[in-house]
Amino acid sequence: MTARSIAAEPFDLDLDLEKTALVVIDMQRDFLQPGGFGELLGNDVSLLRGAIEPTRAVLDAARAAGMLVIHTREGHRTDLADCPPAKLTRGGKTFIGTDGPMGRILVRGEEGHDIIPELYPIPGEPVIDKPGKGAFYATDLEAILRGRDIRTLLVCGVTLEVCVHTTVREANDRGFECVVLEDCVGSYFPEFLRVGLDMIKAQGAIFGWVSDSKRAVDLLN
Ligand code: C5J
Repeated sequence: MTARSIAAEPFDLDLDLEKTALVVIDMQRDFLQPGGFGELLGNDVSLLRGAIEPTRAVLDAARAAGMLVIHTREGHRTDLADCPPAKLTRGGKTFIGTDGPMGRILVRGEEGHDIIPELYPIPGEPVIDKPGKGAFYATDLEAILRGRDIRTLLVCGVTLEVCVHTTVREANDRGFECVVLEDCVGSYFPEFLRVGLDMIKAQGAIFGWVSDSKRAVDLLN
């Protein structure tokens, strides 16, 4: 047991490093690079890119500490059989499955679906392919975490108010304690970033805790 405490809001959180995992959510080309799903929906993808370097610092520290690192990717089977019909037309037009500069949008195996090179998984790090916004829905994430007796999640990724929030809420309901690292998450909407972080730590950590990359790296060193 490696008992530690991470400085966080609304209060510092005690954790066991051996029972803690880093979860990096949907740091995919389709969300962070021009020509992907995020940009086709009308968003400025540069707003997400500030999360890359801080996430990289935490990723390096987690790998050096031997911590379990898990990556997720939002996307669908090539035949789109796992994509609810309504999701296909969200945004007012069909984007998912259509051809873009990085291949078919949000389809597994396509360039745009893959993780950005800066944060690319290394061998041994589980990659969870998920059809939904939450990383627990229709995936084996919970089985992997329970198998390693993980209790606490350090959470990075995009976008905060969509896949990060959904995953944190799912994890919280399952009894995992989530620490969202505020400079390692991004949103296309600056006001959603601020409010989304406030919502997590409100009411005495109703969904989890908020910390940052520096405090996470301090924890891991
Ligand atoms: C979105 C995500 N924003 N990964 N997906 O559609 O947050």
